[in-house]
Parts: sequence; C-alpha cells; structure tokens
Amino acid sequence: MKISSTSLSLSAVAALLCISSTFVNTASALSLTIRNDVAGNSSSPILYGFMYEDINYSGDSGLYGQMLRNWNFQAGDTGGAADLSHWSLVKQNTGSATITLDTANPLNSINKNSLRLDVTTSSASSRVGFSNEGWWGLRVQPGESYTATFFAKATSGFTGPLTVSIESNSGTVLASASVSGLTGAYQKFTVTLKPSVTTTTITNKFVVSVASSGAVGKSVWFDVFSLFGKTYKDRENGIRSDIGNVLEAVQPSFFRFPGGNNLEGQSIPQRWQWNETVGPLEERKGRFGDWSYWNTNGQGLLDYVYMCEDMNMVPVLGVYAGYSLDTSSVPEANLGPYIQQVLDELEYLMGSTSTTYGSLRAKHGHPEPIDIPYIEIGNEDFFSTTYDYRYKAFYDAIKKVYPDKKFISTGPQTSRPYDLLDDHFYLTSKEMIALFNHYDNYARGGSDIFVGEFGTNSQGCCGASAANLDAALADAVFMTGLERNSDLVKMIAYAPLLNRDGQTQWNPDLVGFNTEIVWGTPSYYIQLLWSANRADTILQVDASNGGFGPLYWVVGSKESTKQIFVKMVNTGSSSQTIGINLKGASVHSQGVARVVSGGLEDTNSASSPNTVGIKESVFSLTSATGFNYTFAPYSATVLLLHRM
Ligand SMILES: *[C@@H]1O[C@H](CO)[C@@H](O)[C@H](O)[C@H]1NC(C)=O
Ligand SMILES: *[C@@H]1O[C@H](CO)[C@@H](O)[C@H](O)[C@H]1NC(C)=O
Ligand SMILES: *[C@@H]1O[C@H](CO)[C@@H](O)[C@H](O)[C@H]1NC(C)=O
Ligand SMILES: CC(=O)N[C@H]1CO[C@H](CO)[C@@H](O)[C@@H]1O
Repeated sequence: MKISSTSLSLSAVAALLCISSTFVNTASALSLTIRNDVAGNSSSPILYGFMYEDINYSGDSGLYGQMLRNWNFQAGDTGGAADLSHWSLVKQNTGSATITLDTANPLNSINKNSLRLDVTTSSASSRVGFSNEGWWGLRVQPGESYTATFFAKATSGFTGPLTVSIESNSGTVLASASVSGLTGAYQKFTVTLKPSVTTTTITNKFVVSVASSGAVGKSVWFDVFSLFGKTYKDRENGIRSDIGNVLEAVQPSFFRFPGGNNLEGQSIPQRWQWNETVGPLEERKGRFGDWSYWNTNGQGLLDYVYMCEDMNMVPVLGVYAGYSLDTSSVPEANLGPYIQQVLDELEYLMGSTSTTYGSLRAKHGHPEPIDIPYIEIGNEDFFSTTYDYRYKAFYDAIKKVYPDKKFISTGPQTSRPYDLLDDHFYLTSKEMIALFNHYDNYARGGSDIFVGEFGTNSQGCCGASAANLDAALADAVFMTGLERNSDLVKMIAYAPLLNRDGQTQWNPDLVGFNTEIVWGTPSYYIQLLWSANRADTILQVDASNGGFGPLYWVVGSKESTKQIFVKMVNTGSSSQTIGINLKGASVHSQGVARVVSGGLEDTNSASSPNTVGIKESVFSLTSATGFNYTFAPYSATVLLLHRM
C-alpha cells in the first residue's frame, strides 16, 4: 500500500498506531497487539548489508589476508617514498650481506622496485638473508598452512637453494622450505609452510635466506611477495578467514564498495581506478588512499566481487563521478574519459567474454559476467556544488548501456531520476534515537532510501568515544525505525565496517581486530541480531496504555518459516513488563529470546572481546495468543515466536 503521507502529522500517525486493542492486560502496563489479521507491508529482502572501504588499516593489514607488509616495495605504507621498511637484514655467525631497494632491475613496467640481496660472506653455518615483520606480527596457528610466493632472479652462477621460513622472533624455525633453479630472469616461486605448533602466536617473522659459500659475491633480486594462511572460503588472494566468518554471521545481503571517501581520491589523479586493482598481483602498483596511507590494491575489484559471491551479497558498486576530496570537480566538458573509465569498469564486470574488458575478466579467472544491480554515482556529493551536471552525465551514459540497473544518488539533485537516495547519519545517541520516526512521514511513491552509512557515537560524530552499549542501543532504535519503514528504506549499512586496533581513524566501527583476534563491538551484535532475524513482512502493531519511548519496537513475520519476530529496544534504566497479544495468529507455547544488554558504558576490546554479546534463552508463553514479557534495562531483544 502506498499512501502519500507527507501531509500526515506525527501525532496523526501516533493516533493511528493507538487504535485500541481488544486485549488490555492491566490498567497501566503497555500492551501491544500484533495484527496478523491485517495485511502488513512487505519488508525489503536485502535490508541489511555492509558498506566497506579501506580506513583504519582495515584492508591492508586486516580484511585482506596478505600477511606481509610492504610486499612489493612500491611505497612506505604511510605513502612516502618506496623503501625497505618492515624488512630487515638477517645474518648469522660470520655471514655478511646487504639488502637494498633496487630500481634498475624491474619485474615489469608496473612493479619496478625490487629487494636486492648482495652476499659478502656465507657458509652452511652462516646464513644471510632478510625478514619481514608482518602487520604488527605474523600470526601462526596450530594446524594452519601458509603459502608464500615471490619472484626472484640471481646473477649467473647462483641457482640456489634459498630457504623460505617462518620463525619466531627469538629465532626458532617453525617451518621452512627450499627453492632452487634461480636464473638470470625473474621466475615465480611458491612454497607451502606448515608449522607444527600447539599455540597461536604473533611474535613471528617471515625469512628468506641462503647458507652457502656458492652465494658469496652473488646478488639475488626479489619482488612481489605474498604470504597467506587460511583465507575465507579458501579464496586465492582472499580475505582473512576469521574476519570473514565474523562478517558472514551477520548474514549481510549487499556490499557497497570500494568506498566511500576512498573512491574519490584526495585529488582527482589519486582517485580509485578499477583497472589498477585487477589482474595478477605483480600488475598492481597500489595508490595513496584517502585515509592517508598506502593502499596496495592487493584486494581489488574482482576480489570484492568474490567476497560478494562467497558471502552471498548483492554488489552495490560506487563509481567515481568526477569529484575528489580536495573539493575539485572535473569540469563538465572534460568528463568524457572519466565516464569512459566507468563504462570500461562496468564492461569488465558485466560484459560478455566477446567484449574487450569482459574478455580481460575471463583472463583473470572469471568468465561468467557479474551482475551489478545497483550503481551508486559518486559518494556524499551533497558536499559538492557540481553534482547536477556530473550525475546527469554519468547517469545518461550508463543508463544507455544498462537500462535496467538501479541508480543511487548520493545527494539531492534534480538533473536526472534515481531509484534510491543514499542518506548518511553519524550522530550522538540522543540524536539517533530522535530519528526513530525519521521516515514515518516520508513521501511514498517516489524514489526509495538507502541508508548507506550510519553509526552512533555516544560523544558525537567522529570523536574518540567508545563503541559502547549506549551507542549500540541508539543504533538499534534507529534501525527499528528503518525496519518499520522498510517498504521505503530498502537497504541500510553501518559504517565503518572494520578497524585495526590501535590505528583508529574513525570511532566507532563495527568490528575490531588485531593480528591475533577479531571481535564485534556492541553495535556489531545489534546488526547481527536485527539482520539475522529477518522478516519479510512488517506487521501492524496496536499499542494501548503507552507509546514509543523508552521502548521501541517493530514486529515482522516470515511466511516461509511461520516465524514472528518481535524486536524491542529498551533504552530505559528499568525493566519493562508489557503484554503482547496476537490477533489472527496462534503461536507455539515456547519462544526464543535473543538479548543484548548490559551497562551503557559496556564495550568490547582486544583484552575483553566478549563483554557484550547475545544471550539466547527459551521462554514459555501462557497462551497461544498472548503473554507478558519483561524486557531487561538497557537491552535490545528479539522474541522469536513460531506460528502454529
Ligand atoms: C587505467 O585506465 C586509465 C584510463 O581509463 C589509464 O589512464 C591508466 O593508465 C590505466 N592504468 C593502468 C595501470 O592500466
Ligand atoms: C505500511 O506503510 C504505510 C506507509 O506507506 C504506513 O502508513 C503503514 O503504517 C505501514 N504499515 C505497517 C504495518 O507498517
Ligand atoms: C499479563 O499480566 C497481567 C497482570 O499480571 C495479567 O492480568 C494477564 O493475564 C497477563 N497476561 C497473560 C497473557 O498472561
Ligand atoms: C594510517 C593512519 O593514518 N593511521 C592513523 C589511524 O588513526 C590514528 C588516530 O587518528 C592515527 O594516529 C593514525 O596515524
């Protein structure tokens, strides 16, 4: 049902919700009647998803499973000149050698820098070589295998062997392998290392060394290293499996990538360019990211697509739209090449193998075309004054080739239509709770809403407050309002998604990690609770003896499983007992309660990752059509009922 509700005042909507129910439990307690006897609104099947960009070292060092740092010597990871940072010389006993950054022996036209090892003295008992310290360590876990790859060549007369190993920082070799057959031309070497350890440690390093008098006076060049442990769904060049599992648990339906700000570039030439992120690793140079550190692009366009495929997420592709963070806009007359680059990107993804870029995709290992149902033109273009002409130009060109795709506008503009408007909310808890009814009176029948980024910070936007339960409950209230309006609000995503502990640029974030572990913030558990208990129909709820605040609710049903989900947030400091009745449905005598609750300041951290979580219990109903339930202070609860 679509009604034009712009003229309805909030109190009129409240009055509609307060139509008296036939079941009144007590004179004073709030009582809700779930109306399964009248048609509900259908809820968006892809309501919950993720927004992702590399911020806070969340890509390199985090989501991207590459364990080595500065693996292709393109730039210091703070974005400075290329160097050998994070690599160190290794020498034992009388061994003597140097390592230098060499620009005269390029692997190819993209990766021109190599690490050169010059051996002065070496013997069987005096090894020389170099090590990489990883991203704040190298995690070695029981039962895990590690695959290392690299390119190497040597001066004539030296063919190897080289020893490739993972060692503890105190020098214990945990696993090693040997390669030989080096020549004067670069070759790719691959070894598998399987440490036999019984505990997880991160105080380890990756070492390549030589121990032979045959190497004396010789030089060996190395480039493009990689080291991966188990990746999520065992993807080559994939994502860290524990992070993948934590993300998967949320059951995200869509993935917005590659940014956010990180799409735009600090300046126009520094924008994210798809064609620099695909193909073999040795063809990816990297770029200086928007969050002031080097992005290796080891994780690129096709890798994000694999993540969508492996996690069953619909891709929502942000495309560069001629505006960068230094507030410069590409003039209208010069947009042509930028539009062409986006068309090439879309052809790479969606084109058949008979197209130029579709065939490149096939060459990169993905012959099947990839559907991109949602295309977002730019990012937060409400910051610019040029969006009208830019949106129009990109929209017209893309629409011509892909008429059936859905277009997302990142700000209000009137030049061309859009299917969804991307709204962002970074607010305090109070402000977020006040937005509970934000979309209640929003006009239906026009474009839909994509809440592409939101996150409550209990101290206000972007500061350094903790991602605590107070913030998470405000998220829950806001999301409850979004779900009540999910006939209009089609997709929502918390942001930012990931944060490397100790490298926080934006707080709060959904998931924290360090080299050893990964944990959800309280907001993560709210996402999980609301997303994984997903309804397809939002049911009418009649309230008597009270209204919203401190309790906020939405009730939905899922036809295929006969489930009813009562989602309830209690922002108050006291428990709340209310009556819940059902009209037009009888439910089984036992329900399941899934609850996040605690103190407002409670949070999760590296040293205490499980302070806040979801507690599940079974409860009994006094009748098939009604029961009383007590909601804990400061809690978000899903009551799962099963229709007979
Ligand atoms: C990527 O494409 C742009 C033009 O669309 C081009 O200028 C640039 O050189 C390309 N980069 C690589 C690495 O191919
Ligand atoms: C369905 O959506 C309309 C707005 O289009 C709203 O007025 C009505 O309350 C919604 N019904 C339910 C059950 O949420
Ligand atoms: C809920 O509690 C009230 C007050 O104690 C009681 O009168 C009512 O019968 C209860 N309702 C159900 C369905 O158990
Ligand atoms: C890489 C980078 O810029 N890291 C930053 C992350 O955020 C912290 C806190 O804002 C900065 O100190 C780091 O420099």
